[in-house]
Amino acid sequence: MDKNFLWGGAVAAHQLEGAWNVDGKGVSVADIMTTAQNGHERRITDGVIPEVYYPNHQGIDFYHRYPEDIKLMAEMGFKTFRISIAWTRIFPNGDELQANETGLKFYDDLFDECRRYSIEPMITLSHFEMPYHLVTAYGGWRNRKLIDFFLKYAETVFKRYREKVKYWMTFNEINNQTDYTKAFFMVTNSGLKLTKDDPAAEQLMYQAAHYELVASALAVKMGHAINPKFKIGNMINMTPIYPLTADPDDMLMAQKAMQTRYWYTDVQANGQYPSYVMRYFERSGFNLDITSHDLAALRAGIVDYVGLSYYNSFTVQASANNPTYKFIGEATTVANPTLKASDWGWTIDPKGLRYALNWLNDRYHLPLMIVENGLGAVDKVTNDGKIHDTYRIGYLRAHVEQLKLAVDVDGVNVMGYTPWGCIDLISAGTGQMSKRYGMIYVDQDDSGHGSLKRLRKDSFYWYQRVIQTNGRVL
Ligand code: P53
Repeated sequence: MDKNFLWGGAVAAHQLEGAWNVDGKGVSVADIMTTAQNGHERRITDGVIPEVYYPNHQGIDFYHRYPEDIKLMAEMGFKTFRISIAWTRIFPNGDELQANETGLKFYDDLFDECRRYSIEPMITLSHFEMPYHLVTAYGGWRNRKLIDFFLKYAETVFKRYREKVKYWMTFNEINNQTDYTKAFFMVTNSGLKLTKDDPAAEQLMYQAAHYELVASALAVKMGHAINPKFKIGNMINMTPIYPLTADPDDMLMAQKAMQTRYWYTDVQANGQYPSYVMRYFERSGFNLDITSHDLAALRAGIVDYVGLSYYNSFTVQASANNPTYKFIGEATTVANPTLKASDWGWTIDPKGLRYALNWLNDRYHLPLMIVENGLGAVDKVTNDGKIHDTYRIGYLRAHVEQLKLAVDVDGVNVMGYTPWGCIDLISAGTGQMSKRYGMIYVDQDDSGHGSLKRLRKDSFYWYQRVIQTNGRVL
């Protein structure tokens, strides 16, 4: 591995900061989501209802405890720490003319704290936390006005942290909304609150994604003008999709599924819509607002690197009922008989990471940055305050092995690796605390009870050695 390889960890503001209404912060879409319970998905309420429990309101109180947490990351040897800025701390409603100085100051202090330990902050501009006011007053990203609001926010933080932040990402997992039948993905990606089975959902998703892609490209261009040294990437959830068999029908199903899930990256990395998407819009009779001005903006805003999260793979099988091989996220997948799954049903597929890195490298010829990877699992604290998370070490070790093969054997250019939730935090998908990813344990349960005390897990010491030896000792 290169000596400058960026080892670190990743988190997102809304999942750990807490302090949801402190120092002028506005309500975000993460603030109106409950905890998933008994197999039911997180509820998305109409605004904040007083008697309802919202896990993100408290997070793990990183807002007040970050010096202690950054110190622990430094102890592990982090070179970089990926965090998002909560848009609602900077522009509480999203459409103000003036930024909130207290919010800006918070990130000044946080980034300074990282720099004290030579930890390079890596910033996601929008990680599932857009201002809720932009949903209620403008309809979320279905509205072209959102581009300007986002750019105003991006410009504010690019200028403010010009000397403190070098690595940026625009929208977290912009391609999750491929699964437009899921309320969670639509609201977190695009602030689209839809009724179940809304017939317009698919077209709205493509329109919202288009505005986001234009905003992303314009932000890349603007960021480079503000500081030519900025490295600005996109961020996709990379879940490779395999055919169940070598039947050409299954092969085509998998190929179409990959196109459906990764065209967003084609736009961000190649600067234009791929032909298959344009043809799909035509065939579907979508009436989308895409101007020639937009297309020029996309061409001028190609990303510097491709950021990806990698957790699992999907497998698909063609069926007679689906002659066009249409793929709609998980609803279209089948079980892979060669893979085991986590307690939350996510397949565990380390080799899929090598496959994914090669696939992205072949297609985009850009540096890749693995900005999330990890195992969500239940941890037990022993009587002497230890957490023996051998399952997590096993998962991470197997993935780093494959990462090394991709780099050393296949020659893929990977900039760094920041496992998800290096400190336990609120799960995005379920709102649970008990779905833990961290190397640092946080004492809190699913109802928000606990001392919030931080403990080093076994994986903490394991990862510390990985970083110390630059990945030689796994
Ligand atoms: P959790 C799936 C569902 C929800 C969020 O997920 C996801 C994914 C993966 O595509 O995205 C990322 O907490 C996300 C993080 C999130 C992490 O995966 O549901 O960028 O915010 O916490 C893990 O187990």
